[in-house]
Amino acid sequence: MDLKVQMEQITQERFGLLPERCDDRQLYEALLVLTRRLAQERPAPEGERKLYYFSAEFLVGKLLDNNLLALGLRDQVRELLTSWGRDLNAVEEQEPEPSLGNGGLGRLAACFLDSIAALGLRGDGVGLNYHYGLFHQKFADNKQREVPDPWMEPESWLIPTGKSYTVPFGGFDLTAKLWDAAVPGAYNDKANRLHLFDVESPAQPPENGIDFDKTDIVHHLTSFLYPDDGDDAGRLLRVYQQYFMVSAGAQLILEELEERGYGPHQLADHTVIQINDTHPSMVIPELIRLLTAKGLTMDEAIGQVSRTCAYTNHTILAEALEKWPMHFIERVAPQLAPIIRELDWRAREVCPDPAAAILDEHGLVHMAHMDIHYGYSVNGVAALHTEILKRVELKRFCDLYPQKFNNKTNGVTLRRWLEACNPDLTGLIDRCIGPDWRQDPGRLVGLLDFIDNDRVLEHLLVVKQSAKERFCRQLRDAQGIDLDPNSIFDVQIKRLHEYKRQQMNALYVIQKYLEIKAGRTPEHPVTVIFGAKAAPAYVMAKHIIHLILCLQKLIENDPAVRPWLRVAMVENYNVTWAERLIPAADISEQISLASKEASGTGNMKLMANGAVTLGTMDGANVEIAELVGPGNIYTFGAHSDRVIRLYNDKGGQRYRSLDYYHTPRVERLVDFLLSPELLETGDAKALAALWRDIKGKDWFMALLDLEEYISVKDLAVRQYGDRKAWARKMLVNIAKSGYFSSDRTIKQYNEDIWHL
Ligand code: 26V
Repeated sequence: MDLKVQMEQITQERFGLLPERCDDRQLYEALLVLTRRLAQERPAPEGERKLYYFSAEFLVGKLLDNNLLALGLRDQVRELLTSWGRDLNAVEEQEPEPSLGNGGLGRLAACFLDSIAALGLRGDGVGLNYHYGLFHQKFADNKQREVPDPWMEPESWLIPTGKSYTVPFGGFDLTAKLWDAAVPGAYNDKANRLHLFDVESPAQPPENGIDFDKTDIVHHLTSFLYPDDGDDAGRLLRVYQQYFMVSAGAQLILEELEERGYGPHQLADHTVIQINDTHPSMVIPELIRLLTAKGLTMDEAIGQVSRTCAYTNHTILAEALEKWPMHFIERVAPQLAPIIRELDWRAREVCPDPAAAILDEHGLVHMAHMDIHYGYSVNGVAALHTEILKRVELKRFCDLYPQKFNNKTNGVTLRRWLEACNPDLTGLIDRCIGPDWRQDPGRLVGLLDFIDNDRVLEHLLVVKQSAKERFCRQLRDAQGIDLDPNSIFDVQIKRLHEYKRQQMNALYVIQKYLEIKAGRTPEHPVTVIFGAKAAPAYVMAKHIIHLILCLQKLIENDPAVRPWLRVAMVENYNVTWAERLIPAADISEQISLASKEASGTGNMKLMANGAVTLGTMDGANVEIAELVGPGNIYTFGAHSDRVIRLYNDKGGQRYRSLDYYHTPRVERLVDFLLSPELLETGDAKALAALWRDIKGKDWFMALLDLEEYISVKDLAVRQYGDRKAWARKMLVNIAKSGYFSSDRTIKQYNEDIWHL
């Protein structure tokens, strides 16, 4: 049926109005209903094997635009709305952003679902439906405050399936209700599913911030993603969440296996489970439990599961590698405890090294060790990351199972991160090389033919300028901050973590501030833009946000500095803000301490939108540098091998921040944290704690790379002035970004791991 007629039917039925008389809210709801129906009607891709991508997070972002694109209806709908005198962008503003993820890991899962569907592969996501999300970030008194993010509305992308599963917790059962969202594939007429489990009677949002009764599992299990794990109740709640997700997910898998006409002995032939980090790792013992209940012997069950599960590691940070006390598991899911003990005994037979054990001498269950022993594939997410896993962090496992280890460099869906978020740039690319790069992103290299084409280079600058102006309007509307679109937009957007070194960027701001106060202005005005949420219990990260907001305020109030240097921190940075900001970025800050950022994916999105990377040789930055060549990226900082040595005590080489603090320039910058100017708006205790930490500890070595960072960033600011040379760098970055399409990544997962 004609799109127009369908829209008229929906708006008449729901609101008793014709579309042209509806407000944006009503039009949004009508489009949601229509798009949801069209996506839902699509059949699943065919295939003898089916993938289940298990993840605690799916940071999908708003879905209307994306789904219209995948359904091939975007242009038609836009025209239809125009014929009614309406604007699709304004309608899309009405959509709330699902708050189902935290950062890179969750956004990667969303990009992967998009690519799996676009490639016509049969694969569903499995996760949880968090009612109040991570949290909504507010700024008050130059500090982060967390409030619930109740993003769900009566009409949403989620459809009740009517299916539910009983999850047997120690002492009580809980029903897991299944909600589905369709994931339509671009370039085909199929759709996969995102399966999200939920409790039957979710709690109301807490009234004061994000504090709630963490022992009320029955009502609060799906309230928040990553509830504060500062106490045992919080840690236990996370284990409850994880078991809820994997037990219901495993039951769904076995039910579908039977529906597809296969028996439990055939699980591994027809099923792949990708375990996204260790949050879903309990799926291994849970599936073993369910298979033995269906009559398989322990040997058979372990054999099936070990040929079904594959594990992706996303971090080498020790504090993020999950280890749960066995007594937690005994309380949450006592039926898993004997299975995990059995898995531990068997693993010790293969490898007696206690450092490779699943259950250690302190009674902790090492989730990653279980994945590696009982999964058939272990992958890192960028070439350097996988090398570090193989040579250092997981060396003993790699010696044991060399054939399991493989690399899958991350990617991002260019449908969302170029086509949808940057139509002007997409139009320019299409005019240069035609539309075929969409299905074969490697073809973006064709843009290199235009490297000496002045009209294309000029157009590229115009597109960037208009994206900057658009972002300025959006930020003014949201936060009342008025930025200068003619300044350099220097952008650092990612979770707040000390290893990502937002504090080093703040020290650069201090350096510039002091220079400008001393009468030395930069060659070009610079606006340093941050977007970041800090984990609610991560004190140092919150201090860093406080420092950034104080610097923002200090400079706002200083008419001598303002024309040359600005700081802006975006409140509640999320996917929607990323889509606004990434097209507007000139410089992409990727300045983690080498070896610590597994991959990064913002680096790829920014590159594809013509930002030039300023980064360390860490994560996927290494691959970006190789692709674009030294003239098109600014790199600096200690090599990962050196950093790894600095963490070891061998030969007295251990990093000592004081050695770097006691140099004339660095000391002045760090001590500025205690300056009267900053204390005017700042919290003396917080700033002093941050000062003490950087000076005396600096665990992620910001001071090690600071001087080189400042001089390389100054070089970038100088070279920005040569507009044509800069436009060439932009063009090379866009042209080489095709490698970082998640379509490429997913093809590699399928060829090497999934075999769908
Ligand atoms: C760790 C923690 C620690 C305590 C607070 C809550 C929390 C939540 C998640 C995690 C796991 C962190 C793993 C992670 O997000 N890794 C990121 O994965 C991206 C996709 O592969 C990658 O691009 C980033 O470099 C990597 O940091």
